[in-house]
Amino acid sequence: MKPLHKHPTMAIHQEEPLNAGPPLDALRRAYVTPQEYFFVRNHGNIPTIDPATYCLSITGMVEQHLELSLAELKAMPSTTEVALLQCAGIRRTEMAAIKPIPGELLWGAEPIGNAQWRGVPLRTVLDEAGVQEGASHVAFKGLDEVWRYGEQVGFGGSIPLEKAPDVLLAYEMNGETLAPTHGFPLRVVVPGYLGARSVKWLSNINLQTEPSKNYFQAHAYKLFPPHIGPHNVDWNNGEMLGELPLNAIICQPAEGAICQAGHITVQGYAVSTYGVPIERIELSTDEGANWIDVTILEPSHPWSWCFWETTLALPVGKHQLIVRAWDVLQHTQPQEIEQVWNFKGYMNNAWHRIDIMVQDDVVI
Ligand SMILES: Nc1nc2c(c(=O)[nH]1)N[C@H]1C(S)=C(S)[C@@H](COP(=O)(O)O)O[C@H]1N2
Ligand SMILES: [Mo]
Repeated sequence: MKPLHKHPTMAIHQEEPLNAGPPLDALRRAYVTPQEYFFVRNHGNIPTIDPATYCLSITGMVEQHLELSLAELKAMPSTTEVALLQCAGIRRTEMAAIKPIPGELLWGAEPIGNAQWRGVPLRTVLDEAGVQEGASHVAFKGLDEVWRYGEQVGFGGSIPLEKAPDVLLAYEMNGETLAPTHGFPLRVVVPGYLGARSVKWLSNINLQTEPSKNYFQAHAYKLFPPHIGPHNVDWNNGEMLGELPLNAIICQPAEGAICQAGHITVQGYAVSTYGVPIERIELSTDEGANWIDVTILEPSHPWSWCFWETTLALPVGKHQLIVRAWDVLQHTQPQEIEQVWNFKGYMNNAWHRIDIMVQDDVVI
């Protein structure tokens, strides 16, 4: 499968199913990520769906089961929201460098993008169906085929009902019709949660008392402590992932870059947790002994990333740049990857470190 409408510089991590991500400098160029640079995370095929016959069903603990066509959904009042999507496997490569993480895609800091979504608030659809007393989880199911252990499990996941007011059923991305790769004709967007809950090619919404039993909720995307591995895992344990952790990333210069001595521009992004605003982002060039505040470029928005930058004057030689963010509740990030390592390689938010070389004779 060729990556449709994607920029040729996107790195293809896997062809089948298609998984691809942009270079970090391209990602850092635009606050709203163009579709051509938006990462792609698939577990199965990209289904071909006829918008004329497409139908979304709402089932389970509702007063009235609904079947909505795309035209009916588009006729409902719409809203627009800027929100980022981030894969839980972000920065797995750094984790795998400490201890192997077999069988998982080795993402850097690029499976993330910020987009403007337009669609129907989930609340509107739920109100129309009428949620019954006792329902506490909203489960989503996609139309793609995903096989695990010889079984067609499909892709699904759920959110607690309290999260529903933040959620959008999106049919537009950055003012364009949602591309097939990103879930045409309709996808869920759960702002502030790991990307896996933002189910693409949405076919069913089910109201229920328990979280989804789908493989990707009940089995994958669970967090285990560092001493648990494939040899001793009990899949009934582990924490189901939800909110994204506080994170800050250096996009520019790139890891291993050779920089011209003088003023070096350092740029990156940061992600907040629970929509709590980020208060400050700090950079260290001496293993965390001293920190300088970088400039945060835009006012805090609960569901988007923030861009930051600074300039450094560094002497010739090898340097390590380290970044970390603080939110207004004075939460910050763990120092070492060992503190967050888990055998599935999810949610790495340890201090981000970049090794660079500064020279005074760089030929550009
Ligand atoms: N139906 C379906 N929805 C899905 C997935 C999938 O494989 N199938 N992948 C999920 C994961 S893990 C992520 S991170 C996001 C990625 O969205 P994108 O490919 O539009 O960037 O979609 C989520 N929704
Ligand atoms: Mo993901």
